[in-house]
Amino acid sequence: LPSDERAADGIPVADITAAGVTSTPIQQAMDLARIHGPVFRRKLGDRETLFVTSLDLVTEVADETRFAKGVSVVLENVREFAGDGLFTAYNDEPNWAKAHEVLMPAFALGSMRTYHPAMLKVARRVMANWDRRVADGTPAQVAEDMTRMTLDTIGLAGFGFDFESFSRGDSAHPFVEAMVRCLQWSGKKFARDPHADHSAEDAAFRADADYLASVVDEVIAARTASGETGEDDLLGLMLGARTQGEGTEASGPTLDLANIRNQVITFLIAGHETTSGALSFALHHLLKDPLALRMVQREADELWGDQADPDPSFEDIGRLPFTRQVLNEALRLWPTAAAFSRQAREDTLLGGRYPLKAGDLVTVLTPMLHRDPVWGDNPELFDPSRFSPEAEAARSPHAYKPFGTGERACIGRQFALHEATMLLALLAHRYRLIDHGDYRLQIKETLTLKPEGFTLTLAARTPAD
Ligand code: MNH
Repeated sequence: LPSDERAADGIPVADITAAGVTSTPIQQAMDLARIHGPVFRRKLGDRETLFVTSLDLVTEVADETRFAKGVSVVLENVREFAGDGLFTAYNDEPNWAKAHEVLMPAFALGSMRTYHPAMLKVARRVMANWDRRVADGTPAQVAEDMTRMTLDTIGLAGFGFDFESFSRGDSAHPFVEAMVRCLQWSGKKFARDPHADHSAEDAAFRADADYLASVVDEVIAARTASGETGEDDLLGLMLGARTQGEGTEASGPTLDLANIRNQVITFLIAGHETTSGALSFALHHLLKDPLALRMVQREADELWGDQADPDPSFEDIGRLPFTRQVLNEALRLWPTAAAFSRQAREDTLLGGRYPLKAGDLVTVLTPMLHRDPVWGDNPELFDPSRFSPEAEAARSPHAYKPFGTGERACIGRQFALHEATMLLALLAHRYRLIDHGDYRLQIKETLTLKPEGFTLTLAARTPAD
């Protein structure tokens, strides 16, 4: 690098002011990391973002005594429609700690037992849909179907609300379309030409955000109209804490209605968008790796034999360790929430040489951390054995961060993995996956990552398969 491309502190600067941000900013940043190395600044006009990708630097920023979650410019924009919901709350906002306390019990591993029936019900919707594709030979649109499934699941399991996404023909629930546009607006805003007029985009965003809020009000009204808040799903916990918590210490903190609305919108989005992508990438890799698919099938066959309509128990999902490894490996290559930010608590030296001021943000570019040399010589290779218990025990926990890190890490991890492991095993048990179009992976970014244009055709498995 010419020396004028390094700032005074020695960190390389990737100036993309002239080229601009592409429609795939994560993949663009991955390319920049490949050029500039494990620490670099992406400069766009007068805005600079500091990225880190190596195991040693991520280990540092994961240290909760030196760094905390940072609300990035993009998350500031998401706050325009998710407010002080858990995902976008500032660390010192009182509603974060209150809501975290109210909702944590709903995400303990044992709570997944409560959600299991709803997850299974929606998994059966996918199979009913895919059975029709077996019959008529039409391809399944993978990311679209996984989005239908994860939205219905979080709606039913978290809020007792049925989006009925599989009863809408080829179209998605309008919530999904409005959400995708809101996420895109949030992701693109920082790259705007400051001299251009964005009022039309902003008005369209406002309309979409209002629509999302109206769906949330419908979800809440459906519950409060029934006169019951006491169910122990997410909504019940929040409404219960609000009504019973008044003035009493034992019942937990009080959430106000504005905050509950922000939490519902947060969970409807965070609770389905990333899991959908994870399932889609896992299916892509299984399609391209017949041996891994065979191993998932064998594991499912151990549990369910040749039953035409197996009835997986809650415990069965813990007996699918290889299927879980497939998901872990899919999330290594394509962590669907592909970046998260950390904020220095005090002035500090990153890597012993790069000075940071208290409050400075550092963004972890997770897909490149997941290709650090710690992953071996062939990090692009899909290889679920990287997540065998022995391999995991031998590796730093900071080498793998698809769910973020520390106190503000993903609260829904067990939920996502239970839901996704069950569906993947059921699909592998029931279908042969056919790569009818010789699909080449292409990744669409809408803040999160998903395979674009990924279709496959299906055949029923027979005992000989
Ligand atoms: Mn989730 C935070 C990734 C599934 C609800 N999630 C995070 C973060 C990452 C993440 C990364 C941390 C972001 C940051 O540091 O800024 N989440 C995922 C992935 C999947 C996922 C890759 C699926 C695969 N998440 C889910 C599900 C739910 C959920 C399912 C809810 C049912 N996630 C959240 C919430 C937060 C979060 C809520 C914010 C937690 C907090 O800050 O307290």
